Amino acid sequence: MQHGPWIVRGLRAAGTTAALFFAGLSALARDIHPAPPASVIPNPNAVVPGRGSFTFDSATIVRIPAHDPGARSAADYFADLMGRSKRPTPIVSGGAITGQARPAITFHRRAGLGPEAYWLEVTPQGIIVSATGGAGLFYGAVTLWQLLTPAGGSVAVPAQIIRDAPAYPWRGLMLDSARHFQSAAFVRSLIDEMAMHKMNVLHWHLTDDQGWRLEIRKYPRLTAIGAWRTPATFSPREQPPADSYGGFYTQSEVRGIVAYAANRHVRIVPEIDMPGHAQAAIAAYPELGVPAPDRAPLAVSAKWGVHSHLFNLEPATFAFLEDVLDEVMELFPSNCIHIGGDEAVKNEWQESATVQARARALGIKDADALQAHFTREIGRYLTAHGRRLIGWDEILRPGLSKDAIVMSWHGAAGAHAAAARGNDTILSPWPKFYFDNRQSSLATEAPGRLHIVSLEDVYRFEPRDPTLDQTAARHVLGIQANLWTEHMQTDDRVRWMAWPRAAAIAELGWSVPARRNWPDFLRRLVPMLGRYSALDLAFADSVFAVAAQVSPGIDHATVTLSNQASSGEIRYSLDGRDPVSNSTPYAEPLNVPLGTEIRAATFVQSVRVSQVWARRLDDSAFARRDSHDLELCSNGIGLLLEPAKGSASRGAPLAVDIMNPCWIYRGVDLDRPRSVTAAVAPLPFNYEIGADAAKIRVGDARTAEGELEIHVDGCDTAAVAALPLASAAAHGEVTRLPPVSLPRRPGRHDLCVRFARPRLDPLWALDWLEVGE
Ligand code: TNX
Repeated sequence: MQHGPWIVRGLRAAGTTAALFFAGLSALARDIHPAPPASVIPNPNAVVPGRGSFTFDSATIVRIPAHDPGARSAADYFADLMGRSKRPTPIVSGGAITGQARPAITFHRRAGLGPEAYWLEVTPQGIIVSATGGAGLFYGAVTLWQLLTPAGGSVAVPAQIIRDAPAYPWRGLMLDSARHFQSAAFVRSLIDEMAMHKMNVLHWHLTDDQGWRLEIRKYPRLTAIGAWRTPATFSPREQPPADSYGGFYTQSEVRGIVAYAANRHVRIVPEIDMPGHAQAAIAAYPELGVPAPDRAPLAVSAKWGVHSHLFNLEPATFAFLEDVLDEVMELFPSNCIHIGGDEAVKNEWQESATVQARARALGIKDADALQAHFTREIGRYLTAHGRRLIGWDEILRPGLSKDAIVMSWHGAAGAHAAAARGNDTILSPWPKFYFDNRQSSLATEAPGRLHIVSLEDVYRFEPRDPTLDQTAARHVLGIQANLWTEHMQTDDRVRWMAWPRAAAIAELGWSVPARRNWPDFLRRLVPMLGRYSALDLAFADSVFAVAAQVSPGIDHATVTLSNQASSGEIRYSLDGRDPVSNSTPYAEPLNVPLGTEIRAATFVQSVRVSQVWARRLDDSAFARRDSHDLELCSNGIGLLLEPAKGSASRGAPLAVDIMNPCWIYRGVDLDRPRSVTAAVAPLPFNYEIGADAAKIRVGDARTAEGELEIHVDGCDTAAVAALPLASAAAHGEVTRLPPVSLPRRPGRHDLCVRFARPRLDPLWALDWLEVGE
């Protein structure tokens, strides 16, 4: 079993699965349930209301033309989705359509629509889904499923005509299966979830420094060696554990996944990253790397960050890459193949006599031009085999073939430059489309990067670039969000990071600007979350989750509640039970007697759309602040990291700047005697950050394992306390340090809490700090 993303804080496990939020839903509908105003995501591009409604119930059948496998597959998907959404599964019947009295949904072909376009007509007599292409019929089926869910019982769908087609042909998600490996079953489920949002490209990041995940028959060591590593959560200072971490997809699994995706009109674009992010391949076949006689042979990396090992430029290496691409092209019918190209730091190439000799022989002057040569060679091979090259925007160099597709991650600028130059391009800008960033500041978020990219941030991105002329604008194929998985160790955490943010991506890619509107998207999101729940899809509730600010008084505390979207109704209880749909609505800051346990959650109408937040208002709750409540001293590389659990652990990931593990606790009254208790955790320092490592302050420790230092009024003052870390280092998990008294001073002061350490590893993090009497 995977650990779910539901990191429950406070007193008790509140709603532990998403499904609980909507537990009351099916009971809501007794007889005929009027469908709410159209709540389809992505929003259809034209909807014309009609008169009356069509009632769908368990007697409704689905008719398809005989001998039309495309229509059969769309109708079957609709029926299957209905069943999985815990609704009646209609019977799909092919062939003659005459003389049937039962109310029906009909799928049929209609000439003249675009490849992904569909019409959906609802009249009191029935529903007709029509399209020219199989993809159109499929998307009609998806819209129909959304019109009929998540309500239970019979549903009256208002008469209407939907004429719909996507704004962009590329509506993508990238899954990084190299940093952490996901099961083939998970990959299928992600594809299925994409299809439910009319997303159509899975960019599959299959190779990187930390793992090679695709079986290649000709080079078995790529997976025998390259798919396995020391777990990256493991500290480099200790003996590696006996079990290595990893996995790979066999060719037969890949064929199954590709077919599964094709059935859902999702294309899989595989990525084989080169010339950088190549350490796993070089570990398997050292001759592919830049020769370095004095260096120990490379292992598959167990660190994150930008690594320095590149493929060399020998003919044998190109022959290897072409062999690999042969098998890749055999497995993946996609007309374009991704070759990465990102973050190839060139030091090795610059310093190697062999590489320099090759560069001279080729008449190439600088290292960037060498990468352009690399891209050109591989591009030529792909073109000769009828495929197009696609790469990250680092491939955008003079001489890049006009046929190559540029995936822009350096903001939107790379996409703009590519389109203006006549290359097709895809927008995938950091940070908004980087789903390794967390979604809110709440401690319920899953590990990842500390930068916040909320659902609204994603939704408000505008892919349309008004400064591009029409010809250039046509080169923008679409958009894509990326699930980089350094910090996503489990399938459910990948889902948490993906949904519902990817629903916003789906709408940006499908709906024209006039059909996009944030408050309306939020309204349509609520039934979408209901569908997720019915399907047992673990999504993030960050947009509706309750955030609380608690300020203590003499015998009362003031509690201010809010949620990120400022939407829905927050309801609370003070009797220790979970709030329900008729609990007291929160209107203004509450004055609550100390000792009370408060619980709150967001409701939209009668549906709970967040987890339950709970807190007992007592002295220790006020005195203790965790790494989320504290301020970080700096903003270098902020991460949310999971410690090895110890008895003092809150169970939530820790907020830390790995460039400077240091936190501020504001406003401590030092007039009174004060004692400070801290819970700390050693974390592996497993980051490749190149020259930046020299900027990290280490070597200032007084004892062998270092100390937790407490400073008053700024971090550069002399420490007022220094707590040795030896026992916590021996534990290796979250450990409570012995309390220490602070010297008295008049007035309120800020505490700066930082780690003095002898070396980079371990990186220390603060779980919580308590300032008591
Ligand atoms: C940059 S974006 C990368 C990835 C990392 C990611 C982490 C890009 C093409 N490369 O290798 O996983 O940042 O956010």
